[in-house]
Amino acid sequence: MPLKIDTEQEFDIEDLQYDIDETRKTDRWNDAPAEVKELFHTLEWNIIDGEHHETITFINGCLEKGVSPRTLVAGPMATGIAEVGRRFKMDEYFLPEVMMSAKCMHEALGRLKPLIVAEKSIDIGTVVVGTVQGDLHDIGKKIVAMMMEAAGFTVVDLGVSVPPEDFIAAIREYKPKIVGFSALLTTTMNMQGETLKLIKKEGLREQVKVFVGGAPISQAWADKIGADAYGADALIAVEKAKACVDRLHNLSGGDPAVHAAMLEIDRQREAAKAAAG
Ligand code: B12
Repeated sequence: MPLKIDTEQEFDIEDLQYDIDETRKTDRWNDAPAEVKELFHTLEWNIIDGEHHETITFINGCLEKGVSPRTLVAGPMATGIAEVGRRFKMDEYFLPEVMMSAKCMHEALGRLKPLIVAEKSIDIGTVVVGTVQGDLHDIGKKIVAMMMEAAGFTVVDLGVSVPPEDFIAAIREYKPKIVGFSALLTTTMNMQGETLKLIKKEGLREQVKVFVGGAPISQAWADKIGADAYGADALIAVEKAKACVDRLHNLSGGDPAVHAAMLEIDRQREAAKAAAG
């Protein structure tokens, strides 16, 4: 006897719409002022959905309401792309979706960059940044570069998949105080170590303080390869970079005292967070 399969199940379209809207709700922005709450929510979902043609409209909407570019980068843009990463990991999203979301991030960063960089008033030194060889991720590195620029650094961004030799050439040409390696893949993080080895071999280690960052990077990894600083995010990276050119400027790259000072910044930050509850 054939199985009876009900293929004619009826949905009430309004109920279905309601369910979809409910699943899209987040209460992340409950603390935000009422006039921007909805905009943050929309921008976050714009990135998750990869609707890049509309990103600038939502960014402009937030700017018109007086939201600072930094708040947008650290707020709805960060949570949007983080959700994309979660979906990718859970096989809910595949590369095409991630690429569309990345496009939203690039559109948004392109609009915000001049506003953030305009905050720069003084020049406090040069920073060379790049994503290591074999790695094409650059959203986080661009944010770090932008925030460094706003803090007063002149940033030379070498782009993505940068071979160690190109970092060496850039150190010789631009004489930066800091060089930063970004890596987002467990398969490319080792290139941070390889690049650092070449810097040592070329006799340049003392000239630069070496910063590392990216999703799989940790303080333990930075310690293992002998980097001076690990930047979990752009704000921490800027705080540490400023300390390097300010009170630690007389110390050479690779000096254990620089490393200890960087850890102290993290310790103080954690203590302040704990005190704030
Ligand atoms: C967007 C994205 C892409 C985009 C990148 C577009 C672009 N132009 O950047 C595209 C679609 C191209 C892509 C491709 C791939 N991706 Co991808 N991608 C992502 C995703 C979803 C988001 C990354 C991102 O932009 N995050 C937002 C930014 C703001 O965060 P961030 O990069 O961490 O940066 C912050 C900090 O880390 C720090 N920081 C970053 N760099 C630096 C540098 C310095 C010096 C300092 C101090 C600090 C610092 O500050 C930043 C700002 O606060 C991540 C998921 C994730 N959880 O990271 C996967 C992810 C990184 N990708 C992954 C994979 C597997 C791939 C592919 C191999 C997929 C494939 N099968 O082809 C390819 C690799 C291509 C290559 N050769 O590089 C995996 C990596 C897994 C692993 N363990 O290695 C992840 C983790 C997704 C996952 N969960 O599986 N990807």
